[in-house]
Amino acid sequence: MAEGLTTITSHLKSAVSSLTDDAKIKDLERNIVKPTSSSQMTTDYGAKVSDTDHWLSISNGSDVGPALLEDQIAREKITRFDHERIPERVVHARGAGAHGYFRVFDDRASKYTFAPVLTDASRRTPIFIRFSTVQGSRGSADTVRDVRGFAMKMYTAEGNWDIVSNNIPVFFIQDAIKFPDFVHAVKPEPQNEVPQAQTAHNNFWDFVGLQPESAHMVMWAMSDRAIPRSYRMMQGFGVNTFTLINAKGERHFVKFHYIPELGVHSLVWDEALKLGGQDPDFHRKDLEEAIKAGCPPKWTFAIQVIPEKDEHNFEFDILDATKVWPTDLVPLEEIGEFVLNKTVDEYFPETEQVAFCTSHIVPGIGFSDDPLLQGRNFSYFDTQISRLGVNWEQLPINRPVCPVFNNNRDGRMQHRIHKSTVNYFPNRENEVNPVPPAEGGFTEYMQKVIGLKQRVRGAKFQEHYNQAQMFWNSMTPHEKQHIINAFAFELSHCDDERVYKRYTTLLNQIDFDLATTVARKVNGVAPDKPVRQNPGKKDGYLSQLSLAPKSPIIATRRVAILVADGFNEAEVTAVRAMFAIGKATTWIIGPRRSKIFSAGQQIGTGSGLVADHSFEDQRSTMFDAVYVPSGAEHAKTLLKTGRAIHWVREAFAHCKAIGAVGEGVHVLHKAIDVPGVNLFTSPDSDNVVSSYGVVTTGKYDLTSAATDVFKIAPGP
Ligand code: HDE
Repeated sequence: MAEGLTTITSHLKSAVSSLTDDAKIKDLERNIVKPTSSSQMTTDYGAKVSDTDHWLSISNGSDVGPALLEDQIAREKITRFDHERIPERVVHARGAGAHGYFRVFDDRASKYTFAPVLTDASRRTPIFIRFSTVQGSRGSADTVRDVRGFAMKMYTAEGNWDIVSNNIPVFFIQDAIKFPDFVHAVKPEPQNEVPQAQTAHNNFWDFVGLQPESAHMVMWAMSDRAIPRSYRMMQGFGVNTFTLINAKGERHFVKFHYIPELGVHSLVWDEALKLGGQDPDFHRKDLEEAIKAGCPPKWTFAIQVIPEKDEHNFEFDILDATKVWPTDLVPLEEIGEFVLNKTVDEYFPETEQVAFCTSHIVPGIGFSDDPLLQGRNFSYFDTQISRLGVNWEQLPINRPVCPVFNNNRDGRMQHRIHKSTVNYFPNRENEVNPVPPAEGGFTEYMQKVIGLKQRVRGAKFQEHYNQAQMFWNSMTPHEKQHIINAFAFELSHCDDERVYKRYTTLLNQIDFDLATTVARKVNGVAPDKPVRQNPGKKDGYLSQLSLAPKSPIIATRRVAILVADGFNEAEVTAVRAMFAIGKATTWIIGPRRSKIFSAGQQIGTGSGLVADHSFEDQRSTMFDAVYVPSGAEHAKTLLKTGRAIHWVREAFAHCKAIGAVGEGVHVLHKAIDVPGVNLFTSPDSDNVVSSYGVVTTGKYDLTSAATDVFKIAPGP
């Protein structure tokens, strides 16, 4: 085998010379329809139409008479409308997608794999990524507490490679056969279809309480990872264990990781709840806004690799998807990066019709015996058939950018017209021949397997709490507090005491303090002593704070500038310019969405700025930072405006960065009153940066502004 494989790399490299990072965008252009003002309206079959507003009917001109079924134009319009919906995804129904490219830094991964996509630094492979929530239906809110999908399709020159990933590195179950049970339990309850997109209900906590293999994943789901600030600020994980095969025919086990350039950031729970109503499309809009503003999100692509011979050298089973590979045992190797730089042109044909399959791998990459992965490899292809039909891989967004030839034929919605007299192999024309492995044909790794056919799980799959505990130990105090609060919120929504009592009992397997605190909050079972030791094992990589960028980045952060008539316009202009340097966006928020007049101008005629939004139509939840400029009259008005005061107070409660200058500082004083804490000094003092993320200054000073802007960069 090894001998054959050594020649593959050169074959594969020569196959790719024409593939560019925009190859998929160019491929999609074949299907793009761009109407103009001279486009004429037709039926679907191309006949021009003169009226699509009146159903053909019998009428004497003044009275309405019977409508005629013979109206083929009306019938076509209505029939097409009647069939616009397709089944939504059984999970991950709500999502948002974008195009981009992937590249590796060099060929350092060639010691593990011969796959050119992971080793050839001269390539830029086009990609499409769809982010999603798991539980909610297609119209549900973005900011719910949930795992996020992070599904990536790489259109490689050797075929599509789909890594169907999540933003959490482990999963709720170990064996795919449990997936229908798990999904039934997490989705709305069967009797009344309540609640939507929430785990806060009896059935979810009932299931995970009886299924202790979920314990580790539940800890992650109760952490801040489950309420991301943005899809752009999430880490991604392939979760399952895959394999890499190198040119010598050696196999390594691998896990995939994606680390966002912007760091990992989350909402606070109160903010997430409010955004669910105030802006249910918050994440979808955020992705689009950043890409359109020229700030393409970027991730480092890293791998963790274990040589085949070391498979059994760990206290956990490396094929168990409820376990991470601690980074002190298996370090991360950064090998590449990917960027999302183009939004979709139309949601349905791209984001809705895109279809991922874990079984789509390319030569040089393989599966493992991970029982979750094996089941997934069956499920994804199957589900696309009910959602999109058997020819789903021919849909524009799904079709590969490399040639596709085989003898699969027909089926509903066949788009390809095969010009040939033979559709089988072997054939007299010698058409469409299998490719030997040495020339790039996929070949399975020769794995020796001996065993008895039986329904069991491996011995190491029986341990469920060590890593849940390691995750808990690795959290900072505020992350721990958020986890406690999340458990309390969720379990308080369960009204069956068997459910919340059992779960609080289970928590004692993870940590005594966690169990006691949560039990007290929800009337659960508070343990009197720990049932297991907690030796304090940690992995620093698990806290999202460990992923903060080396220096603060404010790019794409949304800064609200609160103004009323009489604000200091020169100062606002200068501050906006400073934020623009850091690529943050600024938004003027005033008492009305029309011109707000600046200090020294006559109200109604002077200069000023047209507010982007009013205090009522957008809320502080939609912004990362709030700034109140100077201006005596403007400050007086804001002080009297309850909604403006609420804006600042709420932003402070959500740990946002807040700044004020001169008279603007009075507004902060009124809005934020934490007894015993000196947040900032008087309005005419020098620059003050408090540890609470509040910056105030008596007088705006352009030279120090740039520094301050970065000092108030929102924290994780
Ligand atoms: Fe999925 N999953 N899943 N899943 N999954 C689907 O496929 C399934 C699992 C993930 O944006 C479905 O096309 C089984 C783990 C994402 O289109 C379905 C098991 C991970 C997406 C399916 C799992 C994921 C899906 C539904 C074994 C993280 C959205 C629609 C327990 C690595 C993809 C579809 C998109 C979607 C099955 C577990 C991630 C039914 C059987 C683990 C990101 O096929």
